[in-house]
Order: sequence, then C-alpha cells, then structure tokens
Amino acid sequence: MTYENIIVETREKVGFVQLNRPQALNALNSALLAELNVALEAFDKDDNIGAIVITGSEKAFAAGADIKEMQTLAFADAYLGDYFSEWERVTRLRKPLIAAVAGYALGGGCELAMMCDFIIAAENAKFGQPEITLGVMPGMGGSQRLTRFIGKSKAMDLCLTGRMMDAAEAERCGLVSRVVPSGDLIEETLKAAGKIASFSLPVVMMTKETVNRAYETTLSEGLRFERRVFHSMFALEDQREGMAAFAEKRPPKFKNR
Ligand code: CO8
Repeated sequence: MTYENIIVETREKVGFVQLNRPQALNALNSALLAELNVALEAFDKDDNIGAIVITGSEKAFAAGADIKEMQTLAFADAYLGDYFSEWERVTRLRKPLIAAVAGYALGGGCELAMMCDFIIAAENAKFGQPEITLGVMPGMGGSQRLTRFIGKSKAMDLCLTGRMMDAAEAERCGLVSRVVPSGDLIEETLKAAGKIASFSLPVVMMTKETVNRAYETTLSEGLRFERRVFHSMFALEDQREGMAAFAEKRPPKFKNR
C-alpha cells in the first residue's frame, strides 16, 4: 500500500510510523486514520517486529482531529457512522506501541498519544484537550483516559479551560514516562523500542496485556490475572533460556517460543 498521510519504515525490529500532514500540523483526518490502522495492524502481525513507534514532526505530534473535516458534520452522520470509533483499533494492537511526542499533542493528538502504551516527550512537547474552545469536548477517549492517567483535578483543569501543559508538567503528573532533549527524541524512543523488541515477544505481549488489566478490572481480579499469566510463562522456552542465561552469566537468546 502507498501511504499519503504517514511515512512507514522498519528500523531493525521496530515498526516506525511518522504522521505526515505538515500543512495541517498532522491533524487527524479519516484518510490518515485509515492508513494508520493498516500500517499498525501490519506491524502487529509481522513476526519480525517487536515494538512500534508513532511520531509526528518537530512542531506537532498532531494538533487534533481535523477540524475542517468535522465542522459540517451532522449529528445523525456522527451517530450513525459512530464517528471516531475506528480509533479503537489502535488500542487493540497486541504489541507495545510508544508515542514519541514533540510539539503539539492537542485534542485527538493527545488522545492518540494516550492510546499508546507509553509516551516519551521532547522538551518542547505541549499537551492539551482544547475541544471546549471549539464548542465540543474530547471524543477519542480524552475525558476517560486523561482522568485515569493524571487524576480528576488536572483532567478537569485541562478539559474545562482548554489550556496546554508543557512536557515538564506532563512528566510531573505522570502523563509521560520521560522527557528528553528535543534533538534526541527519535533516537531515545527507538532505543527504548529496540530494547523491548530484544526481549521474548510472547512475554512482552503478555506483560502489556497484564498491565492494561489494571485499567479494566478490580485489584483482586487484576492480581489473579497477573498470577495466572505469570504461571503460564513457565511453559515458554524463553523462560528457561532467560533464567539459564542469567545463571551462566551470558546474554539470553530468546526464540519467541
Ligand atoms: N484541524 C485542521 N487543521 C488544523 C488543525 C486541526 N486540528 N490544527 C492546525 N491546523 C491547520 C491550520 O488551520 C493551518 O492551516 P492553514 O495554513 O491552511 O491555515 C495549519 O494547520 C497551521 O496551523 P496554524 O497556522 O494555526 O499554526 P500556529 O503555529 O499558529 O498554531 C496551534 C498552532 C496552536 C496548534 C493551532 O493550529 C491550533 O490551535 N490548532 C487547533 C488545535 C485544536 O483545537 N485541536 C483540537 C481539535 S478537536 C479534536 O481533536 C477532537 C474533537 C472531538 C469531537 C468529537 C466529535 C464527535
């Protein structure tokens, strides 16, 4: 498939997707979404890929859903077409997905970053849910994910005032896992993704699935799920290899079995 709104590359065992609508600060329109889902799902199915990175440009990860595409949308079309529901496909990927965010991550851009498993931010990153300034509210998960990730007070502050927060504030409140100098963003994110991709793929995938359980269930159910998945890892050759390699003081050679 030829992509017009994204750039798709493979960097060793990492799938790399760059949003590429510079003229609109990577505003997320339906054409971009369709391409993104195809590219991400292809990486998710590819046995040679162990982790995926999504990034934008130095100026904008994504400045939101495409306002120009949305401005004439009628209620009936939005409702009947279940507008924005296709974004859920991003959250169904089974391999780790890292957002490398520089510049603006606003509205749908912030929501896309939050659909990823974690966010690495450049020092110039700016996060916000400015939908209220447009006469709407977050529609791609912002009201729910932001509240779970950073708590009610700050989520209310961002969603109700529409203000942006910088990378330092985003790290302080736990929205991003780390902040790196702007020039190092891609290298540092690829390093993290490469590290993940060097581990046993089934173990990586089960770890992602288990951490995500913390957002979907009670603590006691989550702990039970963790224990069962942990037990099941002893059926993997990679568990034998990982522990033998430690005991023999050598690097492990995982087979994804
Ligand atoms: N959609 C469409 N085009 C955009 C968007 C966007 N979200 N953001 C920027 N652009 C376009 C601009 O229109 C401009 O195009 P042109 O050159 O043709 O005029 C170009 O990108 C460059 O933008 P600016 O000139 O504005 O650049 P600045 O550096 O001056 O400003 C900002 C950068 C501050 C990021 C500014 O562009 C801005 O405020 N953008 C909009 C941010 C925003 O409000 N995002 C939220 C969008 S709504 C959303 O994501 C979810 C809605 C949920 C609704 C649910 C319905 C079912």
